[in-house]
Amino acid sequence: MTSTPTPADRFSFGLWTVGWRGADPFGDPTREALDPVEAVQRLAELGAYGVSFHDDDLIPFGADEADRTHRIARWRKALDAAGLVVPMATTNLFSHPVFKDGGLTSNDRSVRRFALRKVLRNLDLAAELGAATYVLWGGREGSETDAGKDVRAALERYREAMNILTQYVTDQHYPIRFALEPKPNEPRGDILLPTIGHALAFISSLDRPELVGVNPEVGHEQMAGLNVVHGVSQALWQGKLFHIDLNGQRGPRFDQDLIFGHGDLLSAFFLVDLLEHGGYHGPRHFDYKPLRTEDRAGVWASAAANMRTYLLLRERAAAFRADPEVHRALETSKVAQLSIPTLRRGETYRDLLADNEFDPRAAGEKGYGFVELSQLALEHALGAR
Ligand code: DIG
Ligand code: MN
Ligand code: MN
Repeated sequence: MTSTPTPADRFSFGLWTVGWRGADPFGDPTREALDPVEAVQRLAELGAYGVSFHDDDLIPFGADEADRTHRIARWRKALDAAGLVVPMATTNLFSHPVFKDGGLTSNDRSVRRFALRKVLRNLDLAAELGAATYVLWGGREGSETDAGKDVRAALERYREAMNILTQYVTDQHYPIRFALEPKPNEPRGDILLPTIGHALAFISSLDRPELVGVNPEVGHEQMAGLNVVHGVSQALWQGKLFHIDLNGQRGPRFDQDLIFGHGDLLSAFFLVDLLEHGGYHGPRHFDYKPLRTEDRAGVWASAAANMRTYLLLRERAAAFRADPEVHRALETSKVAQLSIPTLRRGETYRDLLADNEFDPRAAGEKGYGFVELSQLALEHALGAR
């Protein structure tokens, strides 16, 4: 029987997910606005452990100080009453028209300065609420025409902004790390830092790279036609998986933000296997959209579906790893051998060059048995074993 979610599972949701009203480029909202207090109460009832937010999800853009203070106090009270934490915060640098050419990399310097102030201000709130991770998704950082954006200059401004932000949290002694969230396109024609690889390379250019990692979103890598398990594996290998956005996507098309597992289910199975055994201890954060077709009951069903799917896949990944037949198939496929250094301890490339025992024809004739191993994984993912 699949366990029901509890805070120990560390499931968290963005306020903007269950709060999505269903507006899309071709249709009006289908749902009323959701009170952030109700979101906290309902998500806690469903077994979530945390909630994340953009500044504007909680405090309407341009709200005065009194309104801001009231809304924050009211939400904090609800969080405390529900026993939910705030593992992550982020800034909305994409909705207001002022950001139509981006925030941190807008061609307009005054907009860049405004965007930085907006992030700095929300960092104070993030620290106040105990968030350990601050995400930057550069949804508007990009272009529709290569004539309109000097990407080298844009990356220089991105670097300048990140260096200021990491300086700020250091000076303020905030225990906050930053996580860049890649996405290849939408809403901009092309977005800067489009994949995990681009983000990892960019991070290496920063003054304080140790304070900056990535927040991969499943569907964003898949929009680029990439294998998200490979990308997350590299982020883990480089010690840069600071957070993760779980959802579903059905291949390279518009950003579907489906419920986790409702896109490429087999990839979701392997991703859960990696997260559960690969040394990631952060929140299992869902960044998805409840289908526009749903009413409020459907929204809560979608939130529960994310967590239930993750738990089902976690159980099946554990069964896969415990199956003796899988052990034998992994042995045949030499998967564990990849963790053995290619040269023996103390062996030099000269020793290597002197080694001529290898028979390429014989090696080329041997099968790796990946078919059997892959079928075993599929059967475990389907709960058929
Ligand atoms: C969308 O994938 C983005 C924004 O919702 C948010 O800034 C970020 C945080 O997870 N994901
Ligand atoms: Mn998305
Ligand atoms: Mn996201």
